[in-house]
Amino acid sequence: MTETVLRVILGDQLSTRLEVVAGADKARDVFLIAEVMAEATYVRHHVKKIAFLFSAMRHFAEALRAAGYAVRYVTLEDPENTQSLDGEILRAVETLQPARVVVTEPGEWRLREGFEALRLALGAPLEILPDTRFLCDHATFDAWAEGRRELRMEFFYREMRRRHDILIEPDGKPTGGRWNFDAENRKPPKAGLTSPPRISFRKDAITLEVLELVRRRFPDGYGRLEPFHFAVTRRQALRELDHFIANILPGFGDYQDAMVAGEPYLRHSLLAAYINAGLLYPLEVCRRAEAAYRAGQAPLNAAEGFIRQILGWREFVRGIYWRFMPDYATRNALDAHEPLPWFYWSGETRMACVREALAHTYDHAYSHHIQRLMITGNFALLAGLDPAEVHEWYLAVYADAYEWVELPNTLGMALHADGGLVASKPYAASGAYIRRMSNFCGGCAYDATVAVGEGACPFNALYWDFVARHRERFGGNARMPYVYANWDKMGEARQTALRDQAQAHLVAMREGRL
Ligand code: FAD
Ligand code: DLZ
Ligand code: SF4
Repeated sequence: MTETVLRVILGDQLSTRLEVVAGADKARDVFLIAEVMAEATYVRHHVKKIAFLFSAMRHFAEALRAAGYAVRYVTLEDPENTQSLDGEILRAVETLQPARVVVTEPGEWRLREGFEALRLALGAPLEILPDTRFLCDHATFDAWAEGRRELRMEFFYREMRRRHDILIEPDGKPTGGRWNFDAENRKPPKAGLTSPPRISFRKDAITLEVLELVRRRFPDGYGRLEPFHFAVTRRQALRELDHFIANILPGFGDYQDAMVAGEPYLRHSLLAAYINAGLLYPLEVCRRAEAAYRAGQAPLNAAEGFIRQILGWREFVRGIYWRFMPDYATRNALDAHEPLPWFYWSGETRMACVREALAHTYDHAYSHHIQRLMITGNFALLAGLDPAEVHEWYLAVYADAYEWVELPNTLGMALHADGGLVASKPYAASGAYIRRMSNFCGGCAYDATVAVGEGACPFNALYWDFVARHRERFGGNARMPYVYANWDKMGEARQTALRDQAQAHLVAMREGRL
């Protein structure tokens, strides 16, 4: 046994401010970072996500070495690689005989359980440190949640604003007199709305080597590997943040919910992949947005809307995940069992909106929130797709996807499969919503203004079928009375025609004709 502390850093923990790094002793300790097949294949990850993480991990290891630390970096093709995180920790313990092993709490339940089990097999004590990048720890979330009849993001968010003193005036009131400016953030796209230019980064030797590795080792992986524009170091991610704050944040609010063909990014930040992997800290991102507002460089509806996503939604869904796992992953409150149609992977569908969202996903490992929620998520909700299969798809295809954030967004927000824990009403919408908020319908084989018959937009009949089949659950929902009033006004003949049309769409979906 030596005095060495083995300090394990997972692929999405690339932050020097974490105690596992900040508490290290250069003369004594060794970092372990490992590329392993188990993590690269537990879902069919987008190849850009694998390349982004491997390149960022290698750059992070280089930076630690340059700062004088000892790093045991295991590459995917190292012949000794056991290809699992447990295996690599065990192998390092055997070789280095450390006095103890330290790791930051992982972001997924399966790994935290795995590490608890590993304790027994390790010949050294294992310490699991809290992940201090988050702004609300487990105990604080649980204390907030305890005894509440409903857990609503909006109230959680207000407490987070107060606790972290973000957009709060000296008298304790919210800046601008309101907590939430969302009503100003729902503008449909104006003609000619495009994405402002984005910065991209020159690929260095490390990234080029990783791209070659991923091309060779994941030939059947999902998604387009190149062009590859991701930031792979903190310095690059900070440049991406600077660019967003200066050039894009001012328009973030107005067009947050808009969707435009051929424009995957619009005014979104693209920062989730970097925040989630540790290259940026959520608090610094929020403070930058607040500072831009206070300096008169961004309107309040933009800064507040952006901060709410990070300080509110991001922390809230993480709290829900850890409070309700592992049961949460198995929830299926709407009893949905339809298998995921193949077009989610192939992109081959006649529905232009779905095709567009899937093309962004395949090409960029990205699709902005409203496309995730109101196109691919909404379709899955209306068609009654199996939540577990939909969850696996979302976990695979986005560069920012980790279960702690993806699962509550998919099961809770998009599919209402958690019975209303995350969202008080289902995010169900017909073709009219998509037609208003996008320009997709112009290029579609279907007609958003038609619900039954030739060319009927699938979102219409599927929407009404969803409303009708879940009347028992949603009929009394205080936010949905007008929906059921409209359904009742239609009369039986129209109702039957809509429900038959919905069944026809489902048959077409199963037969690959939708
Ligand atoms: P922006 O629109 O610029 O938002 C700013 C930041 O706010 C994001 O970078 C992110 O950190 C945070 N944020 C925004 N919305 C959410 C939200 N609902 N939950 C948590 N954080 C949020 N986000 C992920 O990070 N990983 C996922 O795997 C993921 N899966 C999703 C699955 C579904 C079905 C849905 C509806 C949403 C999902 N989201 C996920 C939330 C959100 O869509 C993404 O965070 C966002 O699209 C990332 O793009 P952006 O960085 O340009 O975000
Ligand atoms: C996503 C991912 C991938 C693709 N590869 C690795 C890897 O080789 N080594 C590693 O330490 N982490 C990887 N990750 C991130 C982990 O899956 C992530 O830490 C868990 O999902 C918990 O959030
Ligand atoms: Fe989507 Fe319907 Fe519009 Fe086609 S018509 S793009 S399916 S909403």
